[in-house]
Amino acid sequence: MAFFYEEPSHTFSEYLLVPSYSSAECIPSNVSLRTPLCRFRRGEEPPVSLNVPLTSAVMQSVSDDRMAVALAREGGLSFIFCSQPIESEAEMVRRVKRYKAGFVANDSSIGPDETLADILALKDRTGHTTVAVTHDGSLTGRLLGIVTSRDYRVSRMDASAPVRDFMTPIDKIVFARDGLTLSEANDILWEHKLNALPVVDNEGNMVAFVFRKDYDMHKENPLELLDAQKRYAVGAGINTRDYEDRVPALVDAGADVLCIDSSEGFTEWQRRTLAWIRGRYGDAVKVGGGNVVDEEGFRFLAEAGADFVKVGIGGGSICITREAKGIGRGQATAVIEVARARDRYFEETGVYVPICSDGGIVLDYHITLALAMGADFCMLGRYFARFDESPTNRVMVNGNYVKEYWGEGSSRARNWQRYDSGDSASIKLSFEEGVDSYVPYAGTLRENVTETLSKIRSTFCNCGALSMAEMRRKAKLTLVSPVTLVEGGAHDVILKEAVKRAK
Ligand code: RVP
Repeated sequence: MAFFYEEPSHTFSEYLLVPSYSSAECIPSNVSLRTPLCRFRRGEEPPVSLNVPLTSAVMQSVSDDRMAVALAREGGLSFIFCSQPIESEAEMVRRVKRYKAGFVANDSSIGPDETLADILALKDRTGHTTVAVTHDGSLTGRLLGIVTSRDYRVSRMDASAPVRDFMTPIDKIVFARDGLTLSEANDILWEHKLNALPVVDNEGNMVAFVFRKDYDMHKENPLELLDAQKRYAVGAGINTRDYEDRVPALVDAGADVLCIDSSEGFTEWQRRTLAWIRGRYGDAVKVGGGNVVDEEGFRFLAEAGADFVKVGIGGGSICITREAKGIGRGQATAVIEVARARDRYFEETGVYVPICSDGGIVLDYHITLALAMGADFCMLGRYFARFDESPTNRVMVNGNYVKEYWGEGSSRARNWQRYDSGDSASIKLSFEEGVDSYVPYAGTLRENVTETLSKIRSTFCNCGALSMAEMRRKAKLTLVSPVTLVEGGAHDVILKEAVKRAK
C-alpha cells in the first residue's frame, strides 16, 4: 500500500505571520540577515555565509557574471548557469573574479593618426566623451594621450585634423598604475580635479578608466560578499554527468561554492557526484545538492556530504514538472519538514547543514515566510529575471517593457542534464518540464533588492526578531482561509489606477 501524507501540502500564500512584542531595539537598521551557506560543526563558525539570504537561480535567463557582480555587491550570491560549455561557464566565473568595482575596462580607443571625424563617429557610436589615444588604436595599446570634448571645437576645426594634433598628450595628463584601490584612485581624481583617470599597466598599456561620477555608486557596500582576496564571491552550477571535467575547471576559475543543479536530488547520481568531489578535494570545495522535499531526501544528501540542501520541486514560476510528471510538494510544507529534519540532524550529529528554499517566491513576504519557516536562504529565478542585470532581452509587449525568462527544462534551454535519470538513452528527454515566458521589467537589481530587504527587516521587527535565528525562534505562523486571503489585498474599494487604465 502506498504511503499517504495525512495533511495536504501548502504553499507560501496560504500562511501569514502573527506579530510578537517588539522592543525599542527592534528597528530595521538593527536587523542582521547574515546566514550560513555551508555546513559547519556545533560551536564552529560557518566557513561560508551570505550577508543577505538571497541567491539567484542556476538558470541561463538569470545568472551570468553581470548578475553575479550585482548580487554579490548587495550581499547575496549568484550561481552561474551550467547549461553551457564548461569553458564558457568557467570564463563567467573568471570575469566575476577579475571585476574591480569602479574600474571601467577601456572600451573606446583611437589611434594618433585618425581624425576629428573619427572621434565624432566614435562618440556617436559609444556615447563616450573621453577617449584613450593608444599607439595602435587598440583598447589595450600603449597610452599616448586622451581626447575629451574640451580638446576640440567642431565649428572651428577641420574634420580631417589628426588626433595627435589636438589630444592632451601623456606628459600633460595624470594617470595611475594598475593595482591601486578604488579609494586611492578617487583621491587622485579629487586632488587633480579630474573627471577621468586612465589606469595603465607597467608597460604603459591602457587598462581601465576610473570616472569621478561613478565613485559614489561603487563605494564599498558594507554588505558586499567578498572572498578572502576581496574579490566578489560567486557560485556555479554543476551537473551529475560531466563533473569530473566541470568541477576542476570551475575550481581553477575561482568559484567559491558549487551547486548540483537538478530538478530532483534524491538520487544515486548526486551521491556519486558528491563522493567524487569529496574524494578529490576533501572539504576544500563547497558543494550543495538538491532538490528534495522531505526528511528522507534531506538526510540522504546530508549524509552524502552536501554542504547545503536545496528544497523545492515543481514550485518554480516557469516549472511544469508537476503537470508533466505529477511529482512535487507545496513549497511551504516542504520547507517546514526539511527545516525540522535539518534541526534533528544537527541535534543528533552536531553538524548543521543549511537549507535553501528554491522557487515559488512571488511576493517579497514569501521570502520572509520561508526564513521564518526555517530556510537559511532562498533561491529566486523570476524575481531576478526582471532586472536590468539579467542576461535576457528587454522587449516591449502590449505597451509594457518585459524581460524574457525561460526554464532550464524548456526546449529553449535544453538543459537535459538537470533532468538526468541516469539512462544514457534518455539524456535527450522527449518532453519539456519548463516554459518560455516574459516577466514584467522592474529596473535595477539594487533598487529592488533594497526595497525587498527593507520589507523583510521591517517584518522581522514586527515579530520581535533581530537575527535569522531569533526570527525562527519567535515566528508565529498561521494558515489562512481563502476568504482571509481576499481580505489581505485592497478590497471593496475602486482603485484609482484601475479607473485611469479604463479611460
Ligand atoms: P522561480 O523563482 O519561481 O522562478 O523558480 C526558480 C526555480 O525554478 C529555479 O531555481 C529552479 O529550481 C526551478 N526551475 C528552473 N527551470 C525550471 C524548469 O524548466 N522547470 N525549473
